[in-house]
Amino acid sequence: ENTPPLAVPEHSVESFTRAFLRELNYGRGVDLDRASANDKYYALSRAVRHYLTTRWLETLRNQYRDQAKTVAYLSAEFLLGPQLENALLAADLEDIARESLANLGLDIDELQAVEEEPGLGNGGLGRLAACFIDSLATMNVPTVGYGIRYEYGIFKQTFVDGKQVEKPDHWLHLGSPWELPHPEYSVDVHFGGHTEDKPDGSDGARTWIPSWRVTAKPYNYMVPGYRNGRVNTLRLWSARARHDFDLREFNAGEYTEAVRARTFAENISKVLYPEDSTPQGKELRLQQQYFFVAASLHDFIEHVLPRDYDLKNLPDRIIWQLNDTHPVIAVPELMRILVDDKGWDWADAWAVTQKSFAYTCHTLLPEALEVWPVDLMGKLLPRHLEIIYRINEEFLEEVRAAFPGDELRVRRMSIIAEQPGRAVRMAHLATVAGFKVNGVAELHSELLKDKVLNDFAQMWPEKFTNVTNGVTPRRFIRLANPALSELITAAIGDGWITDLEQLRGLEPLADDAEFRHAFREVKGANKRRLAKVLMDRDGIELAGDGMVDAMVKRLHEYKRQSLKLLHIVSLYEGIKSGRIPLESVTPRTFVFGAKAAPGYVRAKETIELINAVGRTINADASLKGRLKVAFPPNYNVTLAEVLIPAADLSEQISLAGKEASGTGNMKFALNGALTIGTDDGANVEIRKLVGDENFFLFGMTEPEASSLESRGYDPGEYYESDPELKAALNLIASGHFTDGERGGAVASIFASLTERDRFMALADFRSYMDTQKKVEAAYLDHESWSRSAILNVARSGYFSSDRSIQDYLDRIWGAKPIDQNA
Ligand code: 26M
Repeated sequence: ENTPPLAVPEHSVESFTRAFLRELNYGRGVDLDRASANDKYYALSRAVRHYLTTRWLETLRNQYRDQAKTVAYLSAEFLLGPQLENALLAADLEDIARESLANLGLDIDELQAVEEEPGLGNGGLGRLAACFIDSLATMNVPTVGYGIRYEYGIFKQTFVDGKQVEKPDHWLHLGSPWELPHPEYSVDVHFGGHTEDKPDGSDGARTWIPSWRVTAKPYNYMVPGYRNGRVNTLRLWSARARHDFDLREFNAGEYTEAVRARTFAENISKVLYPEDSTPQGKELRLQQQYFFVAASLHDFIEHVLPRDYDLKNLPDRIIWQLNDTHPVIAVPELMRILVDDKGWDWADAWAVTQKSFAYTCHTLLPEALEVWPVDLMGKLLPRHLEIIYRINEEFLEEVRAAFPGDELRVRRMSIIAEQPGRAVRMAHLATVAGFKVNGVAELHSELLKDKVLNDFAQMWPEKFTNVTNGVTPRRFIRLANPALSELITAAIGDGWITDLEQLRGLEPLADDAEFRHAFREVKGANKRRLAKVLMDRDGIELAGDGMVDAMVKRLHEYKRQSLKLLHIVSLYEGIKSGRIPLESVTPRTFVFGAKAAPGYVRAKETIELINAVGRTINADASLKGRLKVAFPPNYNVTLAEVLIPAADLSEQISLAGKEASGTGNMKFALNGALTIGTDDGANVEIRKLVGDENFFLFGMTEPEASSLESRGYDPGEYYESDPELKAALNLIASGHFTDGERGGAVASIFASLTERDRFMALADFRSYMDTQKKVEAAYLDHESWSRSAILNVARSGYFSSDRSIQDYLDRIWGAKPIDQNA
């Protein structure tokens, strides 16, 4: 209370240089002359951190003093991306740091390149969490993000003979200047064992006698708001063997065994699971989930709340937002704390629990819904399984009361699945316990109510709501696209950075020839920047200054990278067969970025085929300057920030009804790419906002796709009746792109498309091709294309994650931004 606030260091080149040299000398113990690149990167980061630390301490102090309602964002993934650039921006130090380093003969860009981005997420869901904590800080909402400090993030993708080979991502190998360990706030997390009666306990109480435990050690990360004086906290947990690990449990001769056993505990936070659509039901994954959730609940209750806090008021003080089902084990954990540890009656505990959690669903694919075999959960978390059973019993009584005699419905809704084996359905648990359930785009939220969670929506219609995803304009416009940012700011001022609807002010400039010219210059400069990065990074060449056509996202059948491939092969086949005159082909580079889950065979085969087709096309001298296929390996946040600003065309071609939202689609539109896309996810909202004439729509609608599916879809009919489609598929099957090889990936992808084609790529092929022709024609008219591109930017302000967060505040959290200066 009485500590005087530390002064923020002065915003000047001299001050910054002093901070930098001090960190170099005292923090790293080296002279400037002898410092390694990592030393300099480290000292630079630490110097920047000084400027935010005072704000951080202040934020924490105010948080404790005000006890304001706090958002706790529980997420197994935070795909943060590079930290240094964001900290420089938030602290308004970009120019000062650049100048300071230049005075010392150092290039700040070179030092920034030393940073290994924390890839603590798979894709959309993890990146969304990172955008959300940025917006929460910028909007002054008291927030703590809770997650896992994986020692290895998402694997590094390499290609060997065009095939994906995964390499471990040891992002911490040189240390990270951005984290602060707080071992004194470590939390023990228990596992296994059995439960016993608790004769003197409250209603529902039992005693859990666990059989092993690990320590969760927190690492704090700063989450700075954009120049607003708030710095929130992201707390990531690392698993450690207990420090007082008892060697007496072992015979003297087993000392090394005993020490070795520590690694068992420390495995829990070792590696991020790289599946993002088909959970494998692995025990270690459930350990990870309970590990970070138990540590987080304990941390908030025991360390953040004042000691005498009356937990009856918990729902006024905190909202636990569940980022998908991964943290849902928090529900029985809170019940266990209240009933077993605090001695509450079951009903009182359930009343508080039901007001504390809200659940965001990120999928529509049935195979992506997490389910835990009862045996596994009973072995690892016996007490939690009992609690889930009781929650389910009472819930099913409610169902029976609301729908008497409808036992089929009861079975469908049960938290426990009976088939194929007994298992806990985590999405049902989340929906029963959460006071709100939201989808991530309008269409997705409607389909959740009408299909995936229809029974629940019938029972509790008011529980269901939508919050359309968004992306942070700080990282994905201001940092990624400085040239466009300057152009926008020169036109309408810089208010758009925190109020993205202001981009509307650009609309009239779409009709201004001079502005369009300037806009094209920006795009051109961004393409040259991309060309340089791809050349330096991978030796990849672009097709002159032609169209940049980008499809970047995880590799999954429902996203239909194979449909994109069919377009490319069909173009190539058309040129080679003379059907398409070469001169008529718009120069373009097809850029792919996509990681496949290591066990997802068909996704890996698709990568192999894309690389094979790319190799053939890129080696064909007659196509030089016309067509290129660029598939840089290891697409990540760092690459996204270079690629997205350079794109002309954004490919969002999932089968309608399968992509929950998409967020890459938003990033592209905001950076002035036009979308070719299906009526799916947030594409629907993008098209509505930017206007039909500025969006290339194709393919079946969701109802059309569903109806085709139920009528019985036969891809063979499309193959037989469309000669261009047939020619493209046959060319692949002939081994033309694979040195004559017709087996392996070729045969497998050919068969999967022509025999089953689960995501109906062939049904949408014709419409996709025809729409691509319209794209080519439109691109030839530079002026009208630029006009559309500018209108995409001007009308996409809605897709700021600041707007998403405002919707969460209004519709779900009921938390309010804090006025820092009040
Ligand atoms: C689950 C269990 C075990 C291992 C991994 C997982 C898992 C991890 C990530 C499952 C799904 C994961 O991510 C799914 C995802 O990224 N969904 C995407 O979420 C975005 C943000 O809402 C949406 O924009 C995308 O449409 C949606 O596909």
